[in-house]
Amino acid sequence: MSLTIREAEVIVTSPGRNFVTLKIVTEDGQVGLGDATLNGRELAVASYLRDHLVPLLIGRDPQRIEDTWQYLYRGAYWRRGPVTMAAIGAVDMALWDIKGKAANMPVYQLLGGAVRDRVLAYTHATGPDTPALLDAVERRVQQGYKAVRVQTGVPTLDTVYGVSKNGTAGYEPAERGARPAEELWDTGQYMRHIPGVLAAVRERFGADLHLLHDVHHRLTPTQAARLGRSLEPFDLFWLEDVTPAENQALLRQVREHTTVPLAIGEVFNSVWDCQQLITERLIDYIRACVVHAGGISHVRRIFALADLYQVAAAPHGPSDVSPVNLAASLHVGLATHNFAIQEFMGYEPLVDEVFPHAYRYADGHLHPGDAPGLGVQIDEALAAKYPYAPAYLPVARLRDGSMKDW
Ligand code: GCO
Ligand code: MG
Repeated sequence: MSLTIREAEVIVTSPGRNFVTLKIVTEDGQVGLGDATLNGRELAVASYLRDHLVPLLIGRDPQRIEDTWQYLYRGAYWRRGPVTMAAIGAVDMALWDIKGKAANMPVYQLLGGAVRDRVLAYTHATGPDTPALLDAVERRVQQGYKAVRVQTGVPTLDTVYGVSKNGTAGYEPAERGARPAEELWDTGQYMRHIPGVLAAVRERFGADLHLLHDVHHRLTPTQAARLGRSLEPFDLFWLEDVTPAENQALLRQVREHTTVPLAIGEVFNSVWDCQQLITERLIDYIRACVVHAGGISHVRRIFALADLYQVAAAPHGPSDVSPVNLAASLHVGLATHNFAIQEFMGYEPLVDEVFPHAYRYADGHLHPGDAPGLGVQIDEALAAKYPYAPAYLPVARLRDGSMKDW
């Protein structure tokens, strides 16, 4: 392999939703791809890469993944944060992709080889009301899923984040437009409604189906403790993001009052965001996302710390990060002992066309495939047909008009 990076390019494309991809090319023409997508703040990461990191990469040795990571992280003065860490994450992923291609091995082999045959996946089912949700779960079960995240509408609220408006399995899309849509949120209504919904799902599908539920950071620790306790009879696989978790110590209160398994961390960017959650075992699953937490090199550190405390890895993998990120997550998953489950929503067919990939789904599980590197390409001609379009997740307000946490 040539010992220098010849060029690096940032590709922004919007085949239905925005994706930012870093493409690194070596002197001998080896190509590596990294996902750099940060939903709703895509262009900030594109600029960070184009304006600040790409000039530093030209001429560097692509084999020195760890040194490049340390150079970009320690050398920046301004550390952490989603924009910085997504940009570093994209570089890291692309360099692992190149290393795999140069070695003619899938990345999971470079990480120590497979510790499992396939990676358990969970998918999403949503419905505006309980009957529609039960139908949506049924469709997912028919597709072979063993684990399903269930989200539903709440009485008196017109829309609820995470619930598709038309009742299909579709994702909670960021809406195109210059400003986010606004929704109403009512914690009391939600907390009174959701136990009955989970009871109905459990009753209909029996004990074996893994059920997950995402609270999207909307509760106080006291509310979270109460909700967790009220959901205990339904044997959840996990309850996700009960509080904003910026104050990690507050999770102690939740833990003292409920044994519902807790998953947190999709918005975290580094091991420092979850150090206390892990070392005090205030969570059961760490959700750090490969791209947003500094790439393969850094999530491996987070997951290794988690392993010491019997906290399992369960990375974020929504359809608003690209198939390049999903592939990276699956390589880590196949090679990491304390990896429990991978979120997998699937992509619209057009996204799969823009990013042809070697990973595959079968019978509720995923496998990264055996193509060298990460096993994902980008069809640049097709990508160029779909230019960036501003799109934002909705924001929520309470009945008095004040903003509600994401
Ligand atoms: C999940 C997440 C997503 C995020 C989204 C933000 O668990 O999949 O909560 O739905 O909200 O990825 O961009
Ligand atoms: Mg989530």
